[in-house]
Amino acid sequence: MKTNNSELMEIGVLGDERGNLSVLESYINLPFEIKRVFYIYSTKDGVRRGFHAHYKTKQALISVAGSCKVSLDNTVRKEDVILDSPNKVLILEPNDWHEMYDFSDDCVLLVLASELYNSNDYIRDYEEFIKVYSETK
Ligand code: T46
Repeated sequence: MKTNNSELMEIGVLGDERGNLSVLESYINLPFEIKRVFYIYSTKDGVRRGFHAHYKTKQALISVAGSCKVSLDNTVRKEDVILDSPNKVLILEPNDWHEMYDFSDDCVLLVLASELYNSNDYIRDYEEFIKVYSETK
């Protein structure tokens, strides 16, 4: 399923009598090299996070426990995606303004990123985001 420039993928589940295992490998089923991993958890009720796009960073979001929603906007289309399974992987391109919300109490949102952390890679001003990415369409 295609969303904006982002992509919601369903990856394979390797299951046996012991349970399940899913795999992401750079340039095999993940379109970038992983340079950074972080995870968001114990999110308080009603919290909305994100509110930014990036200049360079690509990311993969996986709700490895619980669920959350992600609101996407690439200046042309807006869409909301539900992450409610460890085998659903949302690929975010740099030009996807994103906001995460409706976190379940048990949600652990795993994020794989193509770049090391750099606060200058964030576009946190929506008007600036529109300016930067409308010009490149
Ligand atoms: C994103 C979404 C999905 C660091 O010091 N290093 C890091 O690698 C990260 C990700 C964050 N931080 C610091 C910066 C802030 O002081 O941790 C604090 C919380 O980060 P932020 O407010 O940016 O968190 P979110 O949930 O709004 O956004 C995060 C990522 O920053 C962002 O790249 O796309 O998750």
